[in-house]
Amino acid sequence: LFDRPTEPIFLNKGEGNISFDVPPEYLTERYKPLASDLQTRFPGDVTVPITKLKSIPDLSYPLELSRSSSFSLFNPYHSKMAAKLIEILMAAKTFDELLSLSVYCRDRINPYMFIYALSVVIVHRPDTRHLTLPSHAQIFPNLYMDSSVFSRAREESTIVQPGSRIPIEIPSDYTANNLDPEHKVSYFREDIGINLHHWHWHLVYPWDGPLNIVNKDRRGELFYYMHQQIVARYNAERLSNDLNRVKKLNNWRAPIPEAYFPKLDGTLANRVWPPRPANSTLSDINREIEQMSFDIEDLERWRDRIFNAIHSGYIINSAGEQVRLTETDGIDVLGNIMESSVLSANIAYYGSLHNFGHDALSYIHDPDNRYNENYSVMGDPTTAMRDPVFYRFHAYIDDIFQEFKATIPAYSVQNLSFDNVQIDSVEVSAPGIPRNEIATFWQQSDVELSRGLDFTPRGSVFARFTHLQHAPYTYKIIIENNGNQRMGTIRIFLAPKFDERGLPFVLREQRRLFIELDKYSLSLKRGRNEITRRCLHSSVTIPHEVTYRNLDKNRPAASSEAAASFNFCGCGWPQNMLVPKGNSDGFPCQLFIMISNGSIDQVEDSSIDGGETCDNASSYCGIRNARFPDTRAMGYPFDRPPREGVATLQQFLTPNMVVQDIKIRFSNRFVQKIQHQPVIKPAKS
Ligand code: CUO
Repeated sequence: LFDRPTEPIFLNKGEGNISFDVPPEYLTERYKPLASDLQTRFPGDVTVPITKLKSIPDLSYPLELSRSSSFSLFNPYHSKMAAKLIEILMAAKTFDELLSLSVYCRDRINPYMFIYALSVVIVHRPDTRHLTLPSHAQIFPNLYMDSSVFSRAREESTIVQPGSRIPIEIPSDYTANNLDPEHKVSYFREDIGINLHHWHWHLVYPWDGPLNIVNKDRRGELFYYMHQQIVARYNAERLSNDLNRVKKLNNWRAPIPEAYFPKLDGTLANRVWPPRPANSTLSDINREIEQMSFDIEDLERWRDRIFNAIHSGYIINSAGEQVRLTETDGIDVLGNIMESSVLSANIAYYGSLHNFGHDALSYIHDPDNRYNENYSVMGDPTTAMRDPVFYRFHAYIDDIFQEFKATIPAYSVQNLSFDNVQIDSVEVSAPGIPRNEIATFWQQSDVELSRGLDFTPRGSVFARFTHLQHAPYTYKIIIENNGNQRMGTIRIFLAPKFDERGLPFVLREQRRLFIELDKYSLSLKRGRNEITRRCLHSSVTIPHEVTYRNLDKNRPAASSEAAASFNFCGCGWPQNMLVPKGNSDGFPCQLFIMISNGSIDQVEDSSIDGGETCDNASSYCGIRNARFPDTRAMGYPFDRPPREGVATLQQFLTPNMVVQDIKIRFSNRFVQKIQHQPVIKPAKS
């Protein structure tokens, strides 16, 4: 159902040459007269019978979007249609009924909407959770790479037999060159794994849809935290490349100097992705076709109301009541209001600052649709992170969240300590690399295109892309426990040491730059504990193989355990982007390790319905069907300004923390993809 989503279903046999025995009534009007002929003309090796449903639910609302339109998740009209489709598919009583309904929908519903809705449904239905979603980059490769790849791939697959085809190389400098300083960090913005993560995150945390899907534990807070970390990570890349930290987009009336020319292929929906020239200015939006109309003044009004709520300490809910923004839950309430999700306490009053901000930026080139132009990359979570303005906008959104964090009490020494536990030291090591250095370089990997190339000859054809990579390294941590055996939580963060002027960061600034590298719980024995932890086991990332799924489908999984690790919902920061690029001199960073009291951190009774979980990358993605696995505020201990009198990281430290200076050294060389064995993360303690 996922492969080649714009080909008619009888033509598309997918992997394993499977055909559906589609009831003739399910074919679209155009093909119904040919029904008897089609099954014999396009046979598969395996035929899957499709039960004909007695009645098809009312699909008229999701069908309002034509097959050839673009579909934007940030557009409320589109996402309401998708929410309706999700609701219909979730309501199917059995797996058979779901399959039948999906087959019926596939050739009728807009393909982007269909794949989105079906993916949400597969991730959330108890009877489909065990299924592996294919990589979105394989289904819609046009959303992830240079459009020039596709004509070359079509030519290759038309002329050369499968097995002899060579991968089509994606040039590294396809969207711009270094005349635009912003281009220096395009390897981050256009990283396929990063964009896949963002697509997947919004799939697991949709802002609209049935409440039992949207209403996840601390989802508003995770919206804030995951995006805060994206901005922090982007800033680390910028500082690595001698660029200043990103400037928040706080003036919506001024021209925006950053340009973006995406060069993505829009053939699936017959569209060209609009570029944004330098110095474009936002305007009021009034686009009838998307049923979207709002003014820049609306955004400003919502922003002011949100600031009022933060400074008065309470929001006004839809019943007109004052609800306090508490130290623990305030951030979650604000996250839902700002995004805004259907959990927003008062959408009429606080509006939809974040989603409409994306919309305003994505229609900057055609605000009233006089040129019949579609939204730009900012209009879709799949592509938004490619654009420099994404980070300027999210830096602004993050600033509002930080405004709230400054109103709640700072962590006291007691909030940070762990009695009788101290960390003596940490070091980072990797074979052949100096101690406390991390080595980064370029690597090339291949991604399968054939599942997303419509109407071309069958068989694998690959695109070869270049991405950042680091040599796998290990942390060695020495902890002294002068109490009884007990549980602790290791928290590992990293931040640049010096600011743009080359001066050491003050903690007020640096705390916002700390990127989470790992977090896990462990049992401490009495006395000295020597702990080693591999970077590949990070709670932030998913292994390369999981990001790209059957990238290398001919290689058998090393074990059934390894196979199980593929069987994962796919949300997670890509392992290759765990650490920033650094520079050739060795980019000075500070590695921070803390061990906090496990008896406070532990979430009691975390499982929600006991189904399959998905906890490879819980720091940014949570755990499927379970509560967020840490009672502390996300980003703890750096989520708030430091206590009175603390100016530097050194002054912030309590005995259960340690800081180690490290360097990230980049060498401008290419390393062919290392054939990693799939990494099996250790079971939770
Ligand atoms: Cu993920 Cu603005 O939400 O992009």
